[in-house]
Amino acid sequence: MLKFYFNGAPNPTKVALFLEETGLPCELIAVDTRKGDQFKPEFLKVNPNGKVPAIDDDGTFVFDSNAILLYLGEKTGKFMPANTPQSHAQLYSWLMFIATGLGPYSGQAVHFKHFAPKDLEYAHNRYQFEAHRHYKILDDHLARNKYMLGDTYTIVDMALWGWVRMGAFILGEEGFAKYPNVKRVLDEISARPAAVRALALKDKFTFKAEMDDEARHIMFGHLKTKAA
Ligand SMILES: N[C@@H](CCC(=O)N[C@@H](CS)C(=O)NCC(=O)O)C(=O)O
Repeated sequence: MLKFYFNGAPNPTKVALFLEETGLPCELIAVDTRKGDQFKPEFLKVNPNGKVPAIDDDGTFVFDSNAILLYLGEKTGKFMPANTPQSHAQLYSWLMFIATGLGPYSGQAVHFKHFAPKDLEYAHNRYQFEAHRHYKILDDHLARNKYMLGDTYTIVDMALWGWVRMGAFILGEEGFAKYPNVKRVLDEISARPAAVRALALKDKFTFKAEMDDEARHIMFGHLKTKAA
């Protein structure tokens, strides 16, 4: 059976949504990144990058959330656009935009807004600016399109949902309010029963809630290097 290595963070949540939408049977394996589970040798065999999500599909290992969405989409034929190079051009473009732009810039924006020392104004401003720039591109796109690839809900919307669910945390309530079209798609997907179930998966386990010094030293490797 497919093993799903996950926690409640944005990237695993995209895959949780796909699994809930399709009802693919899977075994849930909790990876508590605030306690260092991501560095256990058995997990690093599945994802050498030491991050969630990852899957083990009967011996086929896949890591990186958007790669997993593509793999499962191709395997099941579900939530994919038409199988033509033309449709796939948009699929690949937006998935990469989310994987290399929205996700990483949002992650760094969160880091400098919530977790880094407060005096790093330059870094904070840079990542807020880039996160906003990505949200504006998405908002303009969704002003013209019902979903990311047009009229049909696909894996790209799932990838989007994983991150924009955190929009108010990343940009602040006022910042996020500037993107009503992103909010429309977020609200629509969040109301789907599969999305409600996807968000509830983490509640089957007890994950460490506090981002204390121990968690920071585990997750932010440069702190460890400095201390060594
Ligand atoms: N590009 C990867 C990024 C994965 C990633 O950064 N995951 C975060 C959770 S959203 C994580 O595992 N963080 C723990 C850590 O950095 O130690 C993907 O899309 O799956």
